[in-house]
Amino acid sequence: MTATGPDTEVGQGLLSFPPDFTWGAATASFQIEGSTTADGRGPSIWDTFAATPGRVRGGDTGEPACDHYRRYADDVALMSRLGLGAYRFSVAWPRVQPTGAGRVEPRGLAFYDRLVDELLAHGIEPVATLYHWDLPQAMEDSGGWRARDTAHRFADYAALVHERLADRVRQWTTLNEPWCSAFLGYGNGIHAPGVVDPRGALEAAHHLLLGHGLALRAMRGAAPADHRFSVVPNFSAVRVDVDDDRHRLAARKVDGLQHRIFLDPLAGRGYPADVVADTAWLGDWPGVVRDGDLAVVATPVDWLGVNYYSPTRVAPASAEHVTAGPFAGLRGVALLPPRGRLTGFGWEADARAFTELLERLGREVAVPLVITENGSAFPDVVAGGRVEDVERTRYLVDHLRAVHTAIGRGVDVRGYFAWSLLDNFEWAAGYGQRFGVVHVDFGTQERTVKRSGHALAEVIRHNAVPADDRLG
Ligand code: IFM
Repeated sequence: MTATGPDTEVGQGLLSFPPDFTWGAATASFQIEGSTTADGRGPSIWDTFAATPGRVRGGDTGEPACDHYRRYADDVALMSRLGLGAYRFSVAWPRVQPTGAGRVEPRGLAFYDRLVDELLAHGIEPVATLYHWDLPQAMEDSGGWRARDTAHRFADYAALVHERLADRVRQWTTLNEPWCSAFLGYGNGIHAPGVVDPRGALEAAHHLLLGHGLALRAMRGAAPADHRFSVVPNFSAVRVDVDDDRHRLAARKVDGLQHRIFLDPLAGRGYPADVVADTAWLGDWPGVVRDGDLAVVATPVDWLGVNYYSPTRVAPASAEHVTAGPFAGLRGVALLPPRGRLTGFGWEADARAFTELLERLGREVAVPLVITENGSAFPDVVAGGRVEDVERTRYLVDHLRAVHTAIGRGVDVRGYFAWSLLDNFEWAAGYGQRFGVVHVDFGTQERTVKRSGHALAEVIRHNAVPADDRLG
């Protein structure tokens, strides 16, 4: 993820990416590791949530996931065969500190040592995310992200993981998708810890950002000069059907509660006044913001991670209408169903919206961008040792072209990580939604590279995506 040149010319039907563009795939600890009680790992909120009847589809849990904790070496060899230059993984806080504070579990840290060494031995750059949703249950028992102390404990944990891996890992992310942690975890409760408390969700959002800033300061203070730090929000493109003031206002409200509530304080602008005003009916959540917090949150990052899957469609509603679902707390907006081409998960596949989003971020964000997640879930069939996932392949290629277009229009995008390397535990959807470019048989743990995985490998080999539909 070094500086890019402007080399994005079209040649021989291929759309070339800049020569030093980073190609990778991403995963997350709880979604792939399994071995949830091995080597002293403590329970996380996702273990508790999944063990609660009715929370996760089919009663699925973090076992066996992809059994990656034991099969990591084979998985790294697979990454190498795909030609990945980088691998984005997350560290499980409850493996490293079983209760989230105090005692460190050396066997948990040692797993990430082994993983990182294996990656480096294969010439794959490790990109470590410190928090991808598996909060130690003990931290939730003392308030979780609604409690300020969790931000401090997160910074302690980040510092100790960084200290251990600093000699080998240069690329660091604090939080993955803090919007999901806050609004799905504490807003509508469809994710762990399953709390329905819209005001608490806003407080959690602040404590997540504070934890990010504190962790960043703790790590940067001790980091070699070549270390690069980031945070990874999830982004959408908010779409309306009519270009008038009411529709633009509805879009702005959703954009505020999904994007600007994170982007503005990260950029040093504090919480957006319109978001604060729109959510005031929930109580004085900005009351949790103490003197000095906003400066901590605005500690500069070196790059911004972009997770993008699909657009969000909205329309104006009556002033009293409270938005159902993830934007609990927002009034005057209706969420519309997705339309057009849908993935197997029912998400709208819209690559043009991806280009628009990247152009917007290119204008508004002062640091380079890295696509840290992008992908699609479809049901797969293994036949004769092959998975012909034509639709996922098409989604991949369309979205890579969208990235290429954005780069061509001057947006500084330094890398692309496919979500996901492996089919895995898709949170509340359990093992029912497959995002991998590699198929996993959860019974036998056999891995099969899908057509989309072969397509990704070809893209990496050429550092280019086809201009026509050869792979799509
Ligand atoms: O699987 C998730 C991932 O953990 C976070 N971003 C979205 C993915 C697909 O839902």
